[in-house]
Amino acid sequence: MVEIQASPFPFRLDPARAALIIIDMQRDFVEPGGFGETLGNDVSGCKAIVPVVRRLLDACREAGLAIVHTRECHRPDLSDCPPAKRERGNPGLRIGDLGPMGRILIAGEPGAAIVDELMPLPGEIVIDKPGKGAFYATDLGDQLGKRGITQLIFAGVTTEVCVQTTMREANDRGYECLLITDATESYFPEFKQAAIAMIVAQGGIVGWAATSDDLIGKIA
Ligand code: C5J
Repeated sequence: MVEIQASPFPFRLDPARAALIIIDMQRDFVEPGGFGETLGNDVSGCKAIVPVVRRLLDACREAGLAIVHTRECHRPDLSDCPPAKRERGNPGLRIGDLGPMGRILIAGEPGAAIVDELMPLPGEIVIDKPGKGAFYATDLGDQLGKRGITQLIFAGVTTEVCVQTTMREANDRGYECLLITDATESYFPEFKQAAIAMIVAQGGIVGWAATSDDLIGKIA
């Protein structure tokens, strides 16, 4: 057991029962021409955390933690994409439309791929998810259960959408959740800060928050 300095109080990490879960570090969210940008966002802030996430990933791999990567994407026939999701708003391109990185948010297209720097290694868990939460309509719970995982360390994008949704799903399922604050980002800096505040409020009602240095220093 390792004690990590965290908010609202120290997080007791059991590396044998913990997984790093990296949410949606896909080209569609962090590179120009993808889903994030087509919704009107500046994606540069999300791209900027790639080196921090890579350092965290290297440290967790070295410490022998289980690693989970998620990708928000849909089947080519869009059968798992609710019309309410595809038709929402007035984006430049909709899910399934052809963009500069292939069809937007479609499994197997270049835009849906995880960025090169964070590419999954053989044996790591990769979850394709049609929703914002990684437990919805996936086998993530079974994969974690098989490995005896009870603690999840969160990184990825965006803080208040897919990261927070998955953290809340995990919290309700009994996992202890630690968010790494410099390894997550939002298109809206104020939403990132608000999401972190919501997670740790009320005695850690959703989970804990710590920096990558806080964690890496203890598991190295
Ligand atoms: C969004 C995500 N923001 N990965 N997806 O639509 O947070």
